[in-house]
Amino acid sequence: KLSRKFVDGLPKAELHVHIEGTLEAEMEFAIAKRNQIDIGAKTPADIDRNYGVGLPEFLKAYYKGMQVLRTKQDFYDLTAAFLRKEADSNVKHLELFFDPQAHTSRGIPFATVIEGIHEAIVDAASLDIDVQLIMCFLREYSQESAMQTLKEAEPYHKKGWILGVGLDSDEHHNPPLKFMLVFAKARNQGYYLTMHCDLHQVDTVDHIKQALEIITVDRLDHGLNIVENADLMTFLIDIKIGITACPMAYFYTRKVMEQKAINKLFNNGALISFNSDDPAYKGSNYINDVYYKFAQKCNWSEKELVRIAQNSFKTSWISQQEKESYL
Ligand code: ES4
Ligand code: ZN
Repeated sequence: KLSRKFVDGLPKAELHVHIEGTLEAEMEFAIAKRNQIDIGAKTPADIDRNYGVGLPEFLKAYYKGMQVLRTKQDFYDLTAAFLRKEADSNVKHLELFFDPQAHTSRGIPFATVIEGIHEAIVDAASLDIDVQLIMCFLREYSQESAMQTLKEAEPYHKKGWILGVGLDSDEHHNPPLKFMLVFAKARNQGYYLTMHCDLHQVDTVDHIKQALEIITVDRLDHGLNIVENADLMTFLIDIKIGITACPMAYFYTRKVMEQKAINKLFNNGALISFNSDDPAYKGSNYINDVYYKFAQKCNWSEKELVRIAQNSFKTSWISQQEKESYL
C-alpha cells in the first residue's frame, strides 16, 4: 500500500507551475491590505476560489487574484513562500513559470516582477533546491507584444536569470504558429522552448502538431490530447520530448484527472511528469498531493511514482551530469 510518507520523501523535479498560481487567498488578502487595495473581502475566506469549470473560468479568477501584486516585495514574498514549500516537498529542481505580460499590462514594470522573483530565488540558496525561470507569453496577446516582452527580458536572460520561454493563457484561436517568429528568435537567443497545448480546446491536436513539428519545442505542457493521434504520440515518444501533466488541475477545471490519457502515455513509455500547475487555484493541491491522489485513483504503487519522478528529472533542463546524480 502506497504511503504518503513515501510520496513526500521522493526526490522530484517540478516543471509546470505558475508562480502567480501559487497565490493562496491568505497571501492575496495580506498583500491587498498592505497595498491598500479593496478586493471586496473582509477575511481571506471571502476570497472565492470556486470559479467553476473550464479554462476561461479559471483564467478569470487567476488574473483577478494577481491584481494585488504590485511591488517588488509582493513578488518576492510570493516566490519566497512557494520555494520554501517546494523544498519542504522534496522538490530538488524547479522550473517555474511567470507571466510578465499579466503585470506589465497593468502598468507594473518588467523589472519589478523579475527582480522580486529573482531575489527570492537568490535568498533560497540555503534550501536544497535548484530553481530556474520560464517566461510565458500570454497567447491572447499579439506576437508584437510577445516580441516586446522578449526584448525586455534580454538583459536578464543574458545574466542567466531566465532559462526558457513558454506560452500559456487562452488557447482558443491562439495557435502556436501565431508565435512562430518570437519562438524562433527566443531559440536563437539560447532559450529552451515549451508551450501549453491545453485540454479539449478547439483544434488542440493541430496545436500539438505545430508545437512538436514546426516550433520544435523542447517540452510540451499538458498536451494530453496527443493520445487521439497514434502517429503523433509515437513521434513524441521517439524523440523523447517530455510532457508535463497536471492531474489535479484537470480535476478542478474538468472534474476528471484524465486517468485514461495519462495511463496510455505512461504505459507506452512517454516521458510524462506530474506537476501542480496553479496549486492555490486547484484546491491547494501541491506537488505531493498530486502524486498521491493520482496514484490512489489509479491504484498505482511506489514503482510507478518512482518512474514519474525519474521522468521529471530526465525531461528537466539540467545538465546530463546533474540528471545522472538524481537517476
Ligand atoms: C494556466 Cl493551466 C493553464 N492553462 C493556460 N494558462 C495558464 N496560466 C496559468 N495556468
Ligand atoms: Zn499551466
